[in-house]
Amino acid sequence: STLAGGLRNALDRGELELHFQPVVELATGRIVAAEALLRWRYGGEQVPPVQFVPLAEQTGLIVPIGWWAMREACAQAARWFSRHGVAVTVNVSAHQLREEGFAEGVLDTLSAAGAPGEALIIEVTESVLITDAGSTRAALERLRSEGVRVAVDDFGTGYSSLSYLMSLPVDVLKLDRAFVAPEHEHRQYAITGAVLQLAAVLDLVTIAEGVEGDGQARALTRLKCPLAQGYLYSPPVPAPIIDALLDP
Ligand code: G
Ligand code: G
Ligand code: MN
Ligand code: NA
Repeated sequence: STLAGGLRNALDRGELELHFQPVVELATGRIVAAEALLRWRYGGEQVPPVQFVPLAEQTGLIVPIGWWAMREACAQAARWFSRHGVAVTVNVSAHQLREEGFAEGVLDTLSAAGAPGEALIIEVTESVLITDAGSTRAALERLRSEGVRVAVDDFGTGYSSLSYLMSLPVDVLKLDRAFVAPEHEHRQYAITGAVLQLAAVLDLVTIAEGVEGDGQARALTRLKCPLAQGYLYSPPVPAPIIDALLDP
């Protein structure tokens, strides 16, 4: 299709950009991390990631695009982490993760940017973690040995087996917004509370995604959820706006 053709040229034409969404400490509102999210401006319009990310996956373009995003993200991480202790969290597709030399590529990118491993968090979906065995695990363990953290993205939308979490090489749980229900959904919050307790027992840090209202933030705070992300705090924004939030 023409969209695939456009995407093939997007990198060369400088049409791709990263936006960043703050991850905040629920108790204080302090920014502790920022999620890098791809944006594509094509023919004067923003193409939604739900359209072009799957296309990039199907065509394999997600690999060069993913490495471009990793370099951009590490460059920001170097600045934000040294000045503010703020890490950058990057979505990594199954394609890229399964590449030979993925871990070394990430470590090279970090050192070229002058950022320590602690400045980077890699987001992987739970389905990738479940279906991939040996080599993926080895790559993630290699990264963790250098201080890079691994997050399970969209937790709760897939198999969501809590027991498998125990055996996976992960540090951070990103609770899907399906778990972050309206304030008075008591049954939903009972489940959320149970997941949060289990995560704490497993030494996982939880980020609640899609927090849009004060009521949700209060309910999550009561349940001792440490971190949150969502429109209540900020939508994904260009890097200079994060700079301004960090240095008001
Ligand atoms: O940014 P939202 O704003 O619309 O992003 C939608 C989805 O696109 C995210 O859930 C994420 O899975 C995917 N996405 C965004 N940026 C990246 C990226 O840099 N790499 C990969 N693999 N996926 C991304
Ligand atoms: O799948 P992943 O979690 O990587 O992508 C995050 C997606 O969620 C991005 O598309 C981002 O724009 C979107 N998002 C961020 N905050 C909110 C929010 O508060 N509400 C909703 N509905 N979407 C959000
Ligand atoms: Mn994500
Ligand atoms: Na998510």
